[in-house]
Amino acid sequence: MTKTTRDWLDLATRDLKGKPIESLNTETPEGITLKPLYTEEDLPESAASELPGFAPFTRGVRATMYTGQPWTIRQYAGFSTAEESNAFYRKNLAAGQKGLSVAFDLATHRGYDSDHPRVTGDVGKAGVAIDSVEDMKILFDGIPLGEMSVSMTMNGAIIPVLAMFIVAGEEQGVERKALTGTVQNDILKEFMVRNTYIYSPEPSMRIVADIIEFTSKEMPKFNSISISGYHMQEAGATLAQELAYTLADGMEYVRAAQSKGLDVDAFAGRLSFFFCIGMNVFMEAAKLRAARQMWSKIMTDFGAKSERSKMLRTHCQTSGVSLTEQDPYNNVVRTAFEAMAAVLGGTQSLHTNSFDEAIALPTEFSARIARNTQLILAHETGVTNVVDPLGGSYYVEKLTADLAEKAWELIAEVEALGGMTKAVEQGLPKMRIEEAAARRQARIDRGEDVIVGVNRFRLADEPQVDILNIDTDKVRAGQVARLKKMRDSRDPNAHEAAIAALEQVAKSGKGNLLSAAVDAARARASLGEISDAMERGFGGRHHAVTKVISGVYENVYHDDPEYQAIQSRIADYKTDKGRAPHVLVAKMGQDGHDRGAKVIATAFADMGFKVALTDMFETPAEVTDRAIALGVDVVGVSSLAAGHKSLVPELIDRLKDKGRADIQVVVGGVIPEQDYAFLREKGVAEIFGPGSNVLDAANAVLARISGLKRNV
Ligand code: MLC
Ligand code: 5AD
Repeated sequence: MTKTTRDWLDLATRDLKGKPIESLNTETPEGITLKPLYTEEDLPESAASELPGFAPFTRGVRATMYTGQPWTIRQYAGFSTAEESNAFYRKNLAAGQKGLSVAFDLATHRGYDSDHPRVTGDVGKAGVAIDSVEDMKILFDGIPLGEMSVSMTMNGAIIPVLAMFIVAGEEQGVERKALTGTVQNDILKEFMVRNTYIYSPEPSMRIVADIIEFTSKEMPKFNSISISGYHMQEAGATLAQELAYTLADGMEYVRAAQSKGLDVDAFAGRLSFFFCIGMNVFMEAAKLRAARQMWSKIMTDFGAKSERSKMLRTHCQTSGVSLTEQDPYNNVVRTAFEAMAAVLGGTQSLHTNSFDEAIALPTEFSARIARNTQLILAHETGVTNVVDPLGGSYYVEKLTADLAEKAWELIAEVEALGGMTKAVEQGLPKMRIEEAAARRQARIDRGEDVIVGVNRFRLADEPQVDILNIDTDKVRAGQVARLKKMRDSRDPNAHEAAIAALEQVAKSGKGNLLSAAVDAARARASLGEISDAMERGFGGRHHAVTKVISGVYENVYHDDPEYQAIQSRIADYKTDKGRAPHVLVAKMGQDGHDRGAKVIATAFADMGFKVALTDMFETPAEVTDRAIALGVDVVGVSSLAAGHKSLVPELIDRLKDKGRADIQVVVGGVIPEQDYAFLREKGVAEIFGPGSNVLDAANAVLARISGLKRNV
C-alpha cells in the first residue's frame, strides 16, 4: 500500500520518542522555517510546468545550459603591477581559466593616482595599480580584447577605468563594438556595504546611467553593469536580504537608464548580476532560481518585450567570510561545496576563492587549487550532463518560492521609501544588514553556528601557510616613475582641453561622461586627473556618516553568563573610575570593508564600553587627533586590506610623538600570523585575527585598559 505523509509522521514520531516533530524544524536567519521533510504537497504549482530557456527562467537562462556550454571559469585576480598581473593572467588562461576578471588596488578604486599622498599604504595591494592607459595596455598585453571577455570590478572610478579600457582596445586595433566583458559599475551597493564610492549618490547614479547609455549604443557585446549582492552577504546579509536588495538595486538602475530616454529593451539585455554563494548549499541554489524568476517578473512590469531583457544572467563567487584562518585547508572543502551550489543554481560564470583567503591574496599555488576546483567540478563530477538537476526537488522548489516571498517583502519596503537611492540615503538596507551581521557573529561566538576548526574541533597547532607578499614601496616607485614619464611626454594642450571638456560635462549635466573621459584617456590624462575633473564638476567628494547601532548584540546575548560577566566587570570599572572604558574603532587607508569594525563597535557598546567609530578612509594622523580629542583608552584598528604593516606603526608613532603613548593600539581583521611579531615589536597591544571571539576580544581589551596587562 502506498504510504502517506501521515504514515511518515507516525514513524518519525516514534523515532523522536515523544518529542514533537516541530523539534526537528530549523529557523533560518532569513526567517524561513525548514521542516525535516518536504513532499509533493510542498511543490509550488508553477514548478511542474517550467522549462529552461523560457521566462521566468527559474530553471536556467539557456535551453541547454551546461550541456551546451559550461559556465565561464573566471577567477578574480590582480596584484602589484600591470606587468605582474598580466603574466599571472596569461598563465591562468593557459591552465584552463576561460575569462578574465581584474582586481584593482584600493587607490585606483577610490580615484587616486599612485603618487597621491593619501594612498601610500595601498598601492598594488589587494589588486593591481592602474594609473593610465599605459598601465591598461600592459595589463592586457598579448590578450586580444576582441576575443577574451574581461570583467573589471570597478565602481567609484568606473569612468576613467572603462575609458582607459576602451582606449587600450583602440590601440590594440579592436573596435568598441567587438569588446566583450563586464564592468561592475554598481554604486548603490558601495554606499550600502563595499564603500568604494567617490561622489555622492546623485552624480554617482548619473555615471551609471551614462555608462549604460554609452555601452548600449557603442558596445553591444559589453555588459554595462554587474548588479552585486555578493558584498551584501559578505557584510553579513541574509540570503533574502542579498536577493531583495540586489534586485531592488537593479530596478533603480533600470529607472536611471530610462531617465536618459533609453528604451528598456535597448539596454536590459546587457544588465548582469553577481551573487555570493555561501555554505547553505540548497538555499544558495534556490536563491539563484528565485532571482531569475523575480527579475523576469520585474522586467515584464518595466515593459520589457524581448525575452533577453527578462533574463537574469549572473556571475557568482564563493563566499570569503565563510573561510577561516584556522586550519585553512578546510577552506578547499568549503569552496568546493559552494562552487557546487553555484553550479546547481545555474550560474553563468564563477570565481572560486583560494584557501588562504582569510590570510592574504592568493599565491600561485592556492590559485591553482581554486581553479582546479572548478575544472574538477566541470569535468569529473557529471554535473554538466543534465540541465537544472535540482528542478522538481520538493525542498528546493519550495525554498525557491519561500525565498522569493521573503525577498518580495523586503523589496516592497524599499520601494515604499521611493526606491533604492532614497533607501540608501536613509540608511535602511545598511542598517538591516548590520543587524544581521551582528546576529551572525553572536551565533558564531555562542557556537550555534558551527565553524569547524574555529568554534569546534579546533587544532592544537595551526599549520603555517606560505603567503603572497607584495613590496608596495617598489610598486609605488615604479608607478610614480611611469606617471611622470607620461605626464612629461603628453601634449599638454590636448590634455588640458580634454580635461576641461570633461569637467564641463560633469558640471552642466549635459553630454556623456564616459564619452568625454575616453577623449581624456586618449590624451593621456591619468586616472586621478579624470576623477578630479569630475569631482570639480560635481562639487566635491562624498563623505559618509558612520553610526554605531545598538542593542543587537545585547538582544542575542543578554542571558549568556560570559556576556554578563564582562558587563559586570565593565560596571565595576565604571564605579571605580567614574567613567566607562573608552574605545575608538578606526578604519584607515582606502580599505572599505567595515563589517568587522561595525560588529565590534556594536558589540562593545552593548557590553558597556564607550565606543566611537572613525569615518572611513582616515589617515593615521587623523585617527591620532581624533583619539586624543576624544580621550580614549584604546584605539582598535580594523584592517582587512593588508594596510596594517604601514598604517598601524605610523599611528603608534604619531601617538607617541604627541606624548600619548598611553593610548593603546589593538588590531583586528585579516592579519597573517607572519605579521604578529612585527606588529608587537611596533607596540601593538593585542591582535585579533579572523575568527576571534568578540567576548574574548572584549576581555582582553578591558584587561589592557584596567592595567591588568601591560606591554612588555
Ligand atoms: C552560454 N552561451 C550559450 C550557452 N551558454 N550559447 C549557447 N548555448 C549555451 N548553452 C553564450 C551566451 O549567451 C553568451 O553570449 C556567451 O555564450 C558567453 O556566456 P555567458 O553565459 O554570458 O558567460 P560570460 O561571458 O562569462 O558572462 C557572464 C556574465 C558577465 C553575463 C555574468 O556579466 C560576467 O562575466 N560577469 C563577471 C563578473 C565578475 O567577474 N565579477 C567579479 C567581481 S569580484 P551572449 O552573446 O549572449 O553574451 C568582486 C570582489 C570585490 O566584486 O572586489 O569586492
Ligand atoms: N585577487 C584575488 N582575489 C581577490 N579577492 C579580492 N581581491 C582579490 C585579488 N586581488 C577576493 C577575495 C575577497 C573577495 C571580495 O574577492 O575572495 O573576499
